[in-house]
Amino acid sequence: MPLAPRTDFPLLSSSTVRGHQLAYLDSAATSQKPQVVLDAINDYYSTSNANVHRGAHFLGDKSTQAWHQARQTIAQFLGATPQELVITRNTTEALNLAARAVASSIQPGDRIITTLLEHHSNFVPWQRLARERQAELVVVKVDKQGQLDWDQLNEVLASSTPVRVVALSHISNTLGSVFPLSQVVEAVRHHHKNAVIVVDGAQAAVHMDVKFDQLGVDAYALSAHKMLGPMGIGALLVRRSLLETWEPVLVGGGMIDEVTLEKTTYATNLEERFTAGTPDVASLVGWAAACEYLDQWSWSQHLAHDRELVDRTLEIAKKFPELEIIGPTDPDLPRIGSVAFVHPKIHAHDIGQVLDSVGVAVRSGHHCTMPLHNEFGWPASVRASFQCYTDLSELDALAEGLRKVAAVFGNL
Ligand code: ALA
Repeated sequence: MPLAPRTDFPLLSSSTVRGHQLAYLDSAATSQKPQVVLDAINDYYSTSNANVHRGAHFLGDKSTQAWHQARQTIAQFLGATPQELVITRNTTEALNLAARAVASSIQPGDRIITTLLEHHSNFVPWQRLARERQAELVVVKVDKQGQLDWDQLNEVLASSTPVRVVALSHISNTLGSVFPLSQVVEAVRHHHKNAVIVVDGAQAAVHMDVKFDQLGVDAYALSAHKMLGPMGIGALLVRRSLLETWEPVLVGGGMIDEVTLEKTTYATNLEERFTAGTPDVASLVGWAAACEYLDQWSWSQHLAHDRELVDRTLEIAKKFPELEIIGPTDPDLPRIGSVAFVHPKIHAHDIGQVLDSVGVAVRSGHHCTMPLHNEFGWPASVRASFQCYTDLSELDALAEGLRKVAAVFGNL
């Protein structure tokens, strides 16, 4: 049984693919949307659409209220305050914003630490920043189960070279492994109290209880579309006392205090200061509806459902001896949201195509983690990923699809 009723999701309850019931196992790329989210967006445009903070009229007020209410709901869901919620288009933009915001604090020779398994969105901005500021980018290794090389990390942290940024994922989008954030925070703070710890939470925020105020990190990036909300909106949560020191990256309308021909002063209210231009109110309202929808179930229910899906998928994959499962297989190691595998002879795209022919949607490729794939010599991998609406019957379809791959290409 899925946790969330399939009938809440119009696309899932009605879709067939090439004559097969859709098995949607690509939720780590983007999640499907429940009707309540679609309704919230439609309702906003049907009843409340007007620009925010700009018109002294009824609809302007209504829209502004909807904006603030949605900010409140999302911030609360994530254990943050609305002042700490900087709205972006997605996780990538949020991480680019973080890199731009800390740029001026990086001196030549300083260190920026990241890890081998990062999504490109949490790697390329730091790589570019390191090059621009003549800083050193240190990439901490992980093993095939996605476990950090603590010897390397401790050695780098213990050196006297200043570490300005530590950027890492909460859950790996490729391996499904989970970094122990509290341990990392403790180790970093022990040696470099003022290092800015930035977390890519794109895969985590929908699967586990992310409470920003309890994580001890400085910034946390995420996207609405991975958590049943609309595409095109996301956020960077930033610890308030840090955000107060940041220069806005985007400047223009809506975020100023006063503009004269000579100079501009910015709004001191953080919610305004970091919202330049007309915001995407409808998407924010949709995202808030998604948070409320997810909140129907406890996080232990979300995690237990996910664990069942992960375990079943691991069982299925193990039946095909030539498939190499990547990411945690040790039952003591957490794995959340996905299972990925590679085959020594059959390309991931070929496997994906055969699965698609029977209605099974998975992601095949490098999943925007080329350094990780290169390190272990994986040309590409196949990833099945899950959500609260994923049903065990979709995993039966995956098993059936893999049998077809075996029949097409010879033994798997
Ligand atoms: N970051 C998304 C994924 O892992 C797109 O598929």
